[in-house]
This record gives sequence, structure tokens and C-alpha cells, in this order.
Amino acid sequence: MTRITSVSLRRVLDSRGNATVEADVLTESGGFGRAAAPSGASTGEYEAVERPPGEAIAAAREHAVPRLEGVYAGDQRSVDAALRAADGTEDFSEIGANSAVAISMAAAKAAADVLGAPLYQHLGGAFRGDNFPIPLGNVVGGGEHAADATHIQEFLAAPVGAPSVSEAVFANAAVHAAVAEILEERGVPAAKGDEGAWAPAVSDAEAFEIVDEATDRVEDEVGFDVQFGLDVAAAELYDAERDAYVYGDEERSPDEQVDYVADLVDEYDLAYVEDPLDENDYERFAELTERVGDRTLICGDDLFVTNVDRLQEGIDVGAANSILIKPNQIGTLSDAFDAVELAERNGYGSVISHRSGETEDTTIAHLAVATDAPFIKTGTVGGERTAKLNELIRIADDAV
Ligand code: 2PG
Ligand code: MG
Repeated sequence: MTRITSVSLRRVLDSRGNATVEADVLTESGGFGRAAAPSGASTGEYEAVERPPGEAIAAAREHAVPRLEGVYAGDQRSVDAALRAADGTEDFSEIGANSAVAISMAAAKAAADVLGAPLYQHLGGAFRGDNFPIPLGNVVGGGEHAADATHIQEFLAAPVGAPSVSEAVFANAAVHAAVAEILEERGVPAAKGDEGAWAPAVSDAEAFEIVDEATDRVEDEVGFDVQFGLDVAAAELYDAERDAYVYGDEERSPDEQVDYVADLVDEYDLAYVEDPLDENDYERFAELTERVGDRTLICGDDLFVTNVDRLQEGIDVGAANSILIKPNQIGTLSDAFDAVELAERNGYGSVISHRSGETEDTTIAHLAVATDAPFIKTGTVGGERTAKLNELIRIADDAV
């Protein structure tokens, strides 16, 4: 039986060295699930609230744990409804979205454990060899993830022609290595940012040249299509007082920003553009999607924050053609599933995503397979990133 008998919570380390919430869920038949909350740096204004882990744990112990005992872990909707009821706010500001998401994911894992099934199967999915989530791999980045690097937050390798998960994962690692070679050829030293991407002190224009060259080199080696994309994380660049996007000494008006991104899509044949505009500018998102949405994915992250109301608003005006899904932005797996389903019904693709602060938790790899997501964004190298990538490889190999 999947009836929950205990929920325990603790502080563990995340990849930035900060504390985060880990949850263990036990069921009466001995099912066990463990999951940890990730944490963002470029967080959207409308995300569910992450509380300091100590406070989130104390509040969840007081309000959520007593309500969860006796709930069936196999009934995810009931688990997540109990979390919402325990919290009593719209944005999980009482128990913290970090406690909520850790418990929600741990309960799903405990239920899968009882069934003896991999998590993605318990979540209603199946792995289809010819239809797998393509990993978007951060290879160069800056923004809020690294100081003195690019203004655009992420340059993402997109191995869209890869015949298998494993070839896609290794292609991204090869692009990451090729970037290192090119930086060395150019005499540019580079440390790594929060997600393991190279964070060189180069202009955005130079970063485009480097990533373009790196993907070309790898494409020649592997013999399939390797494109790239961006997470502009434009809300972090937008200065409301100046009504401009600030790239160091350069500024772009909102209209210029639309032109800039549209030109980049054509110049570099970008496969993917996330958050090209500020999180409140639905109108210009729609304008950009109208211009280039037939040849690239325009994805809302800070714009939609995995929230069905914000997504519906976007659908109504044609703001994008895809949505980033981060369970901790909304607080529960059920809410994340609702966003994926609304997206799918409206022809939007889903991109299941990590956060810049991560742990070795692999839930999002299963979520991507369970939801048949066309893409998963989960970095390229570094243990907390390879945890998800290697889990995807195992899922494809039927070895989880
Ligand atoms: C993003 C994410 C993950 P953060 O903006 O998409 O890459 O960053 O977790 O810092 O919000
Ligand atoms: Mg983003």
C-alpha cells in the first residue's frame, strides 16, 4: 500500500554550496522516496516562494507533515492537494515551495518504489526510442550565473538531429569541450559558471562566434544536426526605469530587442530562444513569436513560471510556442503536469528544466520522459547535471 506513514525533512547542500530542502517519504508497505528541491538565481517575479530552508522545513513539519500521514503516495493529486491545503496560500509562501516540491517529488518516488516501477512509468509515461527529450546543454553563460561573462545568460547546444539520447548527451559534452578548445586557441581563459558552462569574459557577439564554431565542429564529427539556442533571461537585463535592456555599456529599447533577437534567430539558425523579453511584456513576446515562431522555439520561463494562469494569458495572445517547466516554480508535480497538459492542448512544446542550483536528484529526467517533452534543459557537465543526463541514458537503456 502506498499510504504515507512518515515524511522527514532535512537541510542538504546544493551545487552552489547553499542549503536546500530534502524530503524522505515512507509508506506503510515500506516504499521509500527521496527528493531535493533545486534553487534558481535568475528567479521569475511570479514564481512560488522559496523560503530559507530552515524556515521552510519548520513550517512544513508543523503544517504539512501531519496532513500527509495517511494520504496515498500513489495518488499524486491527493498528496499535492494536501500540500496546498496545509500551506493555505497561492504561492506556497507558508511552507515554502522548496519544502512543497521536495515532498511532492519524494511521494511520487515512494509510490513508484512500492510498485517496483521506474518513476517515469508511475507518472504515466513510456520511453519511445525514436521520440526522446533532446537535451539542451548550457556550454557558455553569464548573466546571473557568472560574473564578468556574457550578458545573455545561456548559450545552449541543441543536438536536434541526434538519433539517440546517448548520442545527444555526448554531442553536448563534445560542444562543451570544443568551446574550451576554441577559447584556448583565442587565448581566452575561462572559469565555469553555476551550471558548469564556460563563463569567459567575452562580448556576447564573440560568444556567438565561438558557440557557432563549436557546434559546427561537433556536427562534422558526429554527422547529425547540432544547432544551438539561448536563454536570454531578459528580465534580468531589463531596466524598467530606462525602459531598456542593458547589455553593459549598450542599451536596446524593447523594440530594438525584438529586432535583435529576430536577427539572431536568422543569422545563427537558432533552434531555441528562452525569455527573449521581460517577464511582463506579453505583447512583444507575441510580436517576436509572430516573426520567427515558425522556425524556432520561443520559450517562456520567467514569463510563465510553470503557472497555468500565466500560460493561458500567453496562449490567448500568442506569446510563445513553448514553455519551460520547473516544478519548484509552482510547487508540486501535479501543478507542473497541469502546465504541460495545457501547453500540449494548445500546441506548445514543453521543456523540462533544472535550476542553476541543483542536487543529484534525477526527478526531472523522469518527468521529461513521462510527459513526452520534446526537450530537457539540464546542463552538460558537472555531477548535479550529469546525474540527470546519465539517468536519461539509463531510462533509454531500460536500466533504471
Ligand atoms: C533559467 C534557470 C536554469 P535559474 O533561467 O532557466 O537554467 O536559471 O535556475 O537561475 O533561474
Ligand atoms: Mg530561464
